[in-house]
Amino acid sequence: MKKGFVKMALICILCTALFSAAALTGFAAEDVSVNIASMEGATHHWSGTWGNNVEDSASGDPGSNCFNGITSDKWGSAELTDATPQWISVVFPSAQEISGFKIWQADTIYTDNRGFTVEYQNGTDTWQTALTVTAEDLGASDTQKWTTFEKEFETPVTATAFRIYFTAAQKGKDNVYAVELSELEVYKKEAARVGSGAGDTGKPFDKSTVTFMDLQNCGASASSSSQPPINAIDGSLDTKWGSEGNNVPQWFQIEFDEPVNIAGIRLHQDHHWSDVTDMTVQISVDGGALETVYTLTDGSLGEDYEYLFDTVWNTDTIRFVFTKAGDRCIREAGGAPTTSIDMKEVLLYTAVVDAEDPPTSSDPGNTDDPTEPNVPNQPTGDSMSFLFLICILTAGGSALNLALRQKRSLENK
Ligand SMILES: [Ca+2]
Ligand SMILES: [Ca+2]
Repeated sequence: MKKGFVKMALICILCTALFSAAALTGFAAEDVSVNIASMEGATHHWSGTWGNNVEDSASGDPGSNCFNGITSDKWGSAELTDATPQWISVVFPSAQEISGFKIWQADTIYTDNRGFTVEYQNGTDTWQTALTVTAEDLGASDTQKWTTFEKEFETPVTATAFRIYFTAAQKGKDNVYAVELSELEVYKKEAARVGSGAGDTGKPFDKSTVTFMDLQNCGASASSSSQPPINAIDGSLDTKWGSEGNNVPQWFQIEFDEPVNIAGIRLHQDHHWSDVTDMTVQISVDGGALETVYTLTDGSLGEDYEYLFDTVWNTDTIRFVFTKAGDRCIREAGGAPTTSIDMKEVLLYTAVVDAEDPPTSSDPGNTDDPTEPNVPNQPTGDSMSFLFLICILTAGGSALNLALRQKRSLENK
């Protein structure tokens, strides 16, 4: 009876230690914010454009410009009056758990917004208020215009539609009559997509989840430059990376701090001067050899070129090698032929991998492919916690042995 009690008590201590250590190892996956404003099946709507107070008007600067990953263009609303408040919305194909949003105000003299309401619908035509944003929240005043505003809701909002709503009272200075935005992103939390730098995951992705990647903190480099590489990832079509001279090959590269899942590419070439006909896209995993993931032969990048990979590539470096240029660029009559390789903007897509078991660890030594041997790991937070767990189990086991031995020797006396 007494022996059984000692055994049970020790088992309880061991179990407690086991659970605490499991918590320390952080088995739970970390969530990330994913922009779902352009998820498959989503539609975009807006109250009007300047001079056209007609819903979804394509004239002027349409609201669709708020969903293209470019911050140098804009939606320019119709005139803000008491009778004609202006708004921009996203309608989702099904109810979504919205965790937050981010908006960019256009850098023009036609907008000086001082607040707005964030509204949503959930299966009915009724708009409900999720948030009221004031001039103070935006840091907006007569001397300070806001450029971006990002908010994560305390509790996610379940919505079939989401909109930003502006009234005449929120238009700012007297000589401003409209509201102009350059981008709107709507976020949902999903399990972290960052894998382990495995290169080709071999896994297809959910096409409905394809979204632009945030390249704001990435590095950019190139084989040569008459205009800096960083210009090609600044979100503006007014700036570009340009190679020096018209010789090929030239390359342009984007580097991330940690591996990311890349599902596709989009290039905005400055087709006025540049006419790439042949290109390869290469991936380098953890500083290793470059591997070709896409080849364009005798094609044209035109002004806007998009390609989605078959499977997701998990890596920290992607390189575009421009191997041949043609002479079909749009230039003035009699102008010189292609003079350089020029990219106004290089965008990358990410997506949710189709996998039964999404990656739950960011351990850099793991590989997604079970046929590949794991690379030996440096101790990380996770593995140190695991060692701690082993120590506790060993110590607990010894204590159990000792207790039982003492009990036995007492019984033998
Ligand atoms: Ca835009
Ligand atoms: Ca640019």
